[in-house]
Amino acid sequence: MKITDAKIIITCPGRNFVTLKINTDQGIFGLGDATLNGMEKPVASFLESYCIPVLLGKDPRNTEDIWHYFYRGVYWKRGSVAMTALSAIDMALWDIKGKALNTPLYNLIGGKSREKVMVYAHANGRNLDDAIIQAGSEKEKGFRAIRIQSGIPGISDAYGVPKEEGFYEPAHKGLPKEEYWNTAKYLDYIPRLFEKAREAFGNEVHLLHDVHHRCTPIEAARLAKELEPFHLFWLEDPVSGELQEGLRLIRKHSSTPLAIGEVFNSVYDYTTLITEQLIDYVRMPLSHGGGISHVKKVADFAAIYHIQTGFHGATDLSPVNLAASIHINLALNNFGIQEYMPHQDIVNEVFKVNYRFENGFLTIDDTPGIGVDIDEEKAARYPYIMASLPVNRKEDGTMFYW
Ligand code: CS2
Ligand code: MG
Repeated sequence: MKITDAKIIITCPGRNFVTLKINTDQGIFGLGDATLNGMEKPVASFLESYCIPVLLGKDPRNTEDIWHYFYRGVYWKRGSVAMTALSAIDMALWDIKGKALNTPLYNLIGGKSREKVMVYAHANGRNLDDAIIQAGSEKEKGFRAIRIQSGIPGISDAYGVPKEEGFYEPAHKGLPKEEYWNTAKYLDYIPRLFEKAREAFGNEVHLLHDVHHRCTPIEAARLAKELEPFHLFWLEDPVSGELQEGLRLIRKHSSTPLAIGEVFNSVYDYTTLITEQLIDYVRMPLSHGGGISHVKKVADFAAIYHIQTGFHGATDLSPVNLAASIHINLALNNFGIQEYMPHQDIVNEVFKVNYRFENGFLTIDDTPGIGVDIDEEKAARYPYIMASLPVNRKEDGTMFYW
């Protein structure tokens, strides 16, 4: 079997998605998600100018060797753009493998450890009371786990919290917007939010919260400690994970479970965090973390240290990524939870999906490979529109963390 050609499909049904389609001499094709929010064009250009020419003529069944070619073999390695491109390649190759063997992806990576995967919803409120209302409505939809975020009095733009009703979308059209942040106000507000949430829902639902890397280790330690009485399922990205040792400080002060890694793209981002058991959940997604070949290894490495998975699954990751994530979640023994924000209906005009949400869980059918298809004609009706994630400054203008 040989790779004969490959193309990149960029489409914007409500938001931008980049899909890699790899064709073979046996008429089988594979799809991979190459979407990197706000950086769609750099990934597409890297795929077009370097990866696709290199792939032509290779046997698509050699997923392990091709993965290492692009990770180990290249001189300039890693980085979000290159690793998103590699993720898309790897996903498309596993899709081809499944189709060629006429079996769904989960069968190729261990079979089913469960029939369905627990997911968590997003509740984003303009303020504390609104956040509780939003969380209540997610609970009504059947979710058993809910991530709660809230606008903060005195902070005009809390990341990802829309000012009006509508779809969650942290990226804004055009160039990056500059937002202002005040950690002290945030730290004072969030424990009250979770106190209210427990009052409203008792212990019936799992509660999660995302800090989006906005704290220093000692600030994060305070937050994790103050949230302890409310028994969070996890506290996500309490600090930027670049300094892995920083997590030691948080761990020393609190038993609140920690999740980290949606911006990671290598197992080497995790070595200290995993071997010292400084976190409880790995979040590096298939579509940014090197695809199925790499994330499966990271998950297996984590399993040895009693760490579970909770893969990133915001709406800027395409249905191809979500379906592939469900396959790996079904297979892994150390699956914990999957993030799930339903895509807008218009997205499902372009992508034909094979998964279904019911009562707090996602299931997937037995279509061979990953099982998602793309309607290229419909995709062409929604051309790319530039959008960027915001940057953050402190109130005095100092550039702040991501
Ligand atoms: C968030 C995301 O889902 C999450 O946990 O952190 O919304 C993230 O900010 C976006 O995916 C960025 O594109
Ligand atoms: Mg996050």
